Amino acid sequence: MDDNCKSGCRGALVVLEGLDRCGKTSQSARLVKNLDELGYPAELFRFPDRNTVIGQMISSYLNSDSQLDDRTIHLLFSANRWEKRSLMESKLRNGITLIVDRYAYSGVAFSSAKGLDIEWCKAPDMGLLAPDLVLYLDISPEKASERGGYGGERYEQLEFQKKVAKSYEILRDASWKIIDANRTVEDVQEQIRDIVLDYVKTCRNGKSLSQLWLK
Ligand code: DGP
Repeated sequence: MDDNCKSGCRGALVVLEGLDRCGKTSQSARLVKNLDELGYPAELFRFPDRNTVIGQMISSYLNSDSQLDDRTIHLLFSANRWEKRSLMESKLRNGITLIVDRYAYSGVAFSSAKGLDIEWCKAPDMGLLAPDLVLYLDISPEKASERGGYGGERYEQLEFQKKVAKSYEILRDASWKIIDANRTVEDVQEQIRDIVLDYVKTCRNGKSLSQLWLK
């Protein structure tokens, strides 16, 4: 709870998206730390959240310990986001900025890269909280594949990631900012922090929450 957050004030919902190994996870953690240090309470959320029962099913699928139909796993990923929705809303209303490592855009990008219809993919996530800002960490699939640890999980294959990159392009909207993820960790961190601060301030001034992909 942020005691300085008076009526109408809320935290910002900031999502980081990108291909596997684009650097989202370390940038998300750095961003939370930076915001806290600047006096803006912030917390990290990560999807899939592997700590829930649904998240454990997803984790087992990603590690190839279980096989699931493409639509079934798509719906599980979405359910994993829905199970956190009300918690996220109450934190935002308490003035806490949420830094979210992957969200519904990953859901659509990864499943539509398998050939599922994009509108079908969007449907289960309609009505989730809409992010105030989406930071897309842009890196070529080839460059990402050269980074350490690549190939450990089901989707970390170059040809598949090329399709994911194309799907992400289709999803871009006005809430997106494209960040060059080829630069140093510190440069990316600095750029992201400055962009996010503007949004945090706007949300503290009472920007209303809206729903994803609904008019
Ligand atoms: P991560 O923990 O960020 O490395 O994500 C694990 C993998 O799961 C990664 O390859 C991206 C993929 N992924 C994340 N969210 C979704 C989703 O909602 N749907 C699908 N199909 N894949 C997802």
